[in-house]
Amino acid sequence: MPFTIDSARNIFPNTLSADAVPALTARFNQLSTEDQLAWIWFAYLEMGKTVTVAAPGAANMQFAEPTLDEIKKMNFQQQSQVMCDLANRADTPICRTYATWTANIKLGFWYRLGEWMEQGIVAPIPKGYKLSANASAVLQTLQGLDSGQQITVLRNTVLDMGFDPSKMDSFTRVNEPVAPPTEMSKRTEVAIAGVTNPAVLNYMNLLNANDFDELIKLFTPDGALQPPFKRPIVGKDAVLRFFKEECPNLKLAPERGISEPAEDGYTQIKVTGKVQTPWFGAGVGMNMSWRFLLNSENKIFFVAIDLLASPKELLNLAG
Ligand code: ECH
Ligand code: GLY
Ligand code: GLY
Ligand code: GLY
Repeated sequence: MPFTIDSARNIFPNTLSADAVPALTARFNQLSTEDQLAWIWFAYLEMGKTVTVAAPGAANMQFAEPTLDEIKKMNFQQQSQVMCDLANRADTPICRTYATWTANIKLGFWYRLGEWMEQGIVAPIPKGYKLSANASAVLQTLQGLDSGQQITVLRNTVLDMGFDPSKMDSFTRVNEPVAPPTEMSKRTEVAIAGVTNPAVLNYMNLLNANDFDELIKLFTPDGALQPPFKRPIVGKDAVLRFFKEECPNLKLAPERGISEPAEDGYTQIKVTGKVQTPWFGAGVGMNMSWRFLLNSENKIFFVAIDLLASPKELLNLAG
């Protein structure tokens, strides 16, 4: 039977992804709104002791600027209300605007609000705020995770906020200007122990060069990409949009892999290694795997990207 996206998702089933992330997110979602905001505040402060968050790029910020200006002019009570509305996914104009933003705009928006909270420009988490026993327990669990898992949880809390876009009938996505690809002379090339497949090597090199128009050519028209903890994104148009919106300036450092023949002339390849996000740079190395399924013409039909449960998983290449 030929592969489907659904069957492709099961290649290399022994891959152990970081289940602690969705488990923790589910517990976080049970907390009260006040506790959620204070929890993020404490988690963010705690993380700031060991890693540095990079300031958002100006390109990301321009879309958030009008909303930030609006919030700046409000009194503390109104500002607190806006933050609670976002956490509650309420139906308000600001929550609807937030829903149209890309992941990096949402993160940049909160980065700025965090600065303003520190400077007393935006309503702070009340001095001496005491987390509920539950919230404290969830925070303790977070602190036991590796830093790659911690920043993934934090990112997810931010992305889950705002009005639910699927409930909006007219929906204009923000079109971020796309960063130009790295010039040829400045590009780097990865080496992956055990893998020489040119599509896989090109995938890594083109993603590292922000060359998304060339990168997408490696895929079949109905090809799919499954980000960590997400459903697959299907079809070249949707995958290309995802690359342009969410993948600039990532740093992929694959280390090793294995290549095996699969049914119908397909090839399955698993690669493990590290990934850096521009938000944390070399400060946080995420342990990741890529599971590729390539057709007989060596086009990518499917690739799943997983955040691994532990560094030990970097050595697990068993099919
Ligand atoms: C304050 C209190 C009130 C509430 C809030 C606050 C602010 C919180 C802030 C949080 C900032 C968090 C940040 C997190 C960033 C995380 C980034 C991650 C990136 C992971 C990327 C990966 C990419 C993998 C991929 C690969 C591919 O091959 C294909 C594409 C792709 C404190 C005010 C809210 C400011 C900045 C985890 C893994 C490798 C799938 C993308
Ligand atoms: N500072 C990271 C970004 O804007 O993507
Ligand atoms: N955590 C990476 C993504 O979902 O895009
Ligand atoms: N800056 C890359 C990401 O957050 O997905």
